[in-house]
Amino acid sequence: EDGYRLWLRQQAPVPAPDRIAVTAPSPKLALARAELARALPATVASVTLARSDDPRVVHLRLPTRSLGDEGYLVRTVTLDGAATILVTGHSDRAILYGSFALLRHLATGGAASGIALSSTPRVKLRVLDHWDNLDGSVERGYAGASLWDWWTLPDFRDPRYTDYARANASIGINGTVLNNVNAKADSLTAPYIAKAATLADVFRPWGIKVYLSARFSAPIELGGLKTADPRDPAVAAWWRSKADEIYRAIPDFGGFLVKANSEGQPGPRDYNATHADGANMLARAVAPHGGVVMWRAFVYADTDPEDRAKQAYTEFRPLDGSFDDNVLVQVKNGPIDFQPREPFHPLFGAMPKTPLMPEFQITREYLGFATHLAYLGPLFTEVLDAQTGRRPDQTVADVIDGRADHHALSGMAGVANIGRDRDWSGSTFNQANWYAFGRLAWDPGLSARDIAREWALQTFDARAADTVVAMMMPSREAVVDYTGPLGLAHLMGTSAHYGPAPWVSDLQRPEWNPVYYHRADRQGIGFDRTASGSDAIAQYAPSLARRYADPQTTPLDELLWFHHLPWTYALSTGRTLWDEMVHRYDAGVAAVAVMAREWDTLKPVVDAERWQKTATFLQIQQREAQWWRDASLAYWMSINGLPLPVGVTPPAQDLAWFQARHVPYAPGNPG
Ligand code: BDP
Repeated sequence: EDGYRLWLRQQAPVPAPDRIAVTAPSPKLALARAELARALPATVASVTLARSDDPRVVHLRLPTRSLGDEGYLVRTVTLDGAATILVTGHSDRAILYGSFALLRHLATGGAASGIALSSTPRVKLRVLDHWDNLDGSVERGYAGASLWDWWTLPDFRDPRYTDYARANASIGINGTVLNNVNAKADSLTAPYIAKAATLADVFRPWGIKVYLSARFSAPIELGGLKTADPRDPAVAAWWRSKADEIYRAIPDFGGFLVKANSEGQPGPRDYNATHADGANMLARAVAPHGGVVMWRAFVYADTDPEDRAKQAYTEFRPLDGSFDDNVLVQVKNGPIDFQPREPFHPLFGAMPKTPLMPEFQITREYLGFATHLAYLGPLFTEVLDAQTGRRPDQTVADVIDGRADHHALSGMAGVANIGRDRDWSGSTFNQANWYAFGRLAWDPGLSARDIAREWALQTFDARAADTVVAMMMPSREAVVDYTGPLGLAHLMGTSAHYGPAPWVSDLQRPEWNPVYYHRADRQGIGFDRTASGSDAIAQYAPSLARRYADPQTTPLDELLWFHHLPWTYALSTGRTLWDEMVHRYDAGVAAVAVMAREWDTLKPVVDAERWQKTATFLQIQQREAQWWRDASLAYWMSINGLPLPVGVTPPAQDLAWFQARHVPYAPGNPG
């Protein structure tokens, strides 16, 4: 029991394909049928898979009109005089999703009689971004090597490719970007297109499209052109013919993802063209084939050192309205970079003419890699549920589903946490983050707790579910507390992004240094983003900007993100800022101890292999939470000269000891 089966562990006592009727057979419905045969409990006597245009379904006059391409309806009905559970929708893909929904319903305690389920995805493109390199390594990947064995592709079809597609289909993911945003041009050469085409063939029956990250300078590197200027007709022609070539191999190719003019990547700014010029040029290459371009807004330039948090908005907001219809702008959930907590990105709600696709990081680059237990459901929903203040009651989820602005396109991206480890994600609990991303991409209005419960019931014995959910729900907050409470961010070890290093100040670019973010000195700590500082708050809607202008009305969890305050500043909790920080570091460490105790109680109901790995990982997390807490406190005290509150345990070592500690060879580091 090594976790390979993910949340798809249900097994029928006797597989019974004859209980499942398919009215008009097709490859996708064959998959749906096999899924049901494999997992349907004995309590279900009959299931019928039929398209909504099947005359017998039409006859039932079910509410199928608003299901769209992918929505499903699952109902107990009477067909030809007999009761059956009908799974229907306007496409075979919808029926596949409906079949998985039925199994989920049954596996999470739903009754087998009187079933009435219906759901239509709110977001069209539900995409995993793999930061997988052609050499088999994964940037920021903590679950082993890349799943894609580029070396043996296109000949060898590893059965895991199918299992991967199946797992994704079960939660509604319908797209995958195969290669790292820090892209090599080679991925666009004929041999690599053929390899991608094989993966596309494997994924297609599961409703999953393949996309590629495109290196903007490929026309120079592969095409021998002198420039990659998007306004140069020869450049545009090169991309058009490249797109034609890809579509000949992959007729349903999804399109390109582009990281441009960010962290050394080439882009249109190299030629004084705008991001819109670059995106539109590529968009026109794929448009004749129905493809899209997902253009990332993750940019920051060393030319604008004032506040990294402001740069994407400064660069992209003026471009609203200038992108072609098949461009989505992909915006990280927060304004900096996947920190354990960031306020939502101010672009959400501020570019109504452009489909904005949030980018979440499922792999936990800044939250303890795969080893620490941190359920990201609450991080995702905190952003999705945030009020933008741009329109009455508008949440980030409302922005991204695109309905209010009548966008034809909508999307959500998650940087995958998947590798070749047997358990796919490096730990059992990490599977929940993949699961939660998929479920929220389908419906960004779901609750993190409900998703946790669903996942727990499918992943473990039902007797474990309550405790598992109790462990998961506060787990991300624990990481926030022991790594950077009260809105602090970017305090981690540089390059590896592991462990504490708030003291680092000597890296080449100012915004690579933790001291740039916390700005601690003898008097106080925090980044002043109000009008007296960088004025980043002005990028939010006026109502929010007003709220963030005053530390009294700024949520405590975001306090030091927006304000530089005296260590002695009195908080609503009744503690000074310094005492509250210490309190939270301790709370984070204590929360890990609680999780470990809760996990201990599950030993009798969890299989030995999965139980032991998690137990060991919790020990690692305990040790490292303490490391974060001790190192951080030692450093803050060296700056503020303040004593610890009475009764608080001093750090186990002095600051120099922590500063001397290195983490060489951490996984996931870019080469
Ligand atoms: C940062 C990672 C870096 C990525 C970059 C990105 O440290 O490896 O390339 O984001 O999103 O979080 O492009």
